[in-house]
Amino acid sequence: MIKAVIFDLDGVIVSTDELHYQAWKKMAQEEGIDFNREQNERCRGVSRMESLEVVLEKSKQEYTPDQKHKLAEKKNLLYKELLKQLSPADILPGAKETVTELKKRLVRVAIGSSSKNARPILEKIEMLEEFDAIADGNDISKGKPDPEVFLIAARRCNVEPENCLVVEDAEAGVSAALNGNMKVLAVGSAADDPRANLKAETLKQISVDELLAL
Ligand code: B16
Ligand code: MG
Repeated sequence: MIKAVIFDLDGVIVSTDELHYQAWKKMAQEEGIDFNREQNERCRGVSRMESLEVVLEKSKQEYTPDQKHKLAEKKNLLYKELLKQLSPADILPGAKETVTELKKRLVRVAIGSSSKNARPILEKIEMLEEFDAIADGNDISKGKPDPEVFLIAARRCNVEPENCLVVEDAEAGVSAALNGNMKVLAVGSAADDPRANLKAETLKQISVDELLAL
């Protein structure tokens, strides 16, 4: 029985991948490194430092850990600047309605995101107050596909992992949910993942009844 639904943030509640792309692209350009959309796609759901490794794979230069942290910081400043333009209009189809309907049915709702910017993003789209629990990149030592972020969200909801459903748009996130012994609805870029219990292009295409029947 599903007692909590844990939503990934980027790609599920709101789409920030274009903003990540623009920020990484600018940082890469300043370093003289090529960065393309296929690489950006591989950054979906993975941590900032792991994403940086994807960006640096075409670099001829070797970077020290300290230089890498500085580059990640530079990208984050560019990204935060771009986040200023986010508004409730950027909420993905069906996301808000699904959260509202789940709450009406007394199902717990949480965020399980790799992003360290999850709270400011939720604030910008005016959804910060909607969730019973938030677990994000600031809470974890192991990124997806490790289930840590979802297990923390489940614990904060007081619900056992087997009674949780995760909604994810990234392959690493689907793995994380399954590794945590949770059910998973795959949406967006992950919508054809054969491992998911349910699949849909967006949350608009799926009813809360279908979610709770899992
Ligand atoms: P930040 P999610 C992830 O969010 C993004 O999909 C991924 O592209 C990003 O690298 C990661 O957050 C870290 O984000 O730099 O803001 O800490 O999909 O797990 O909600
Ligand atoms: Mg995501």
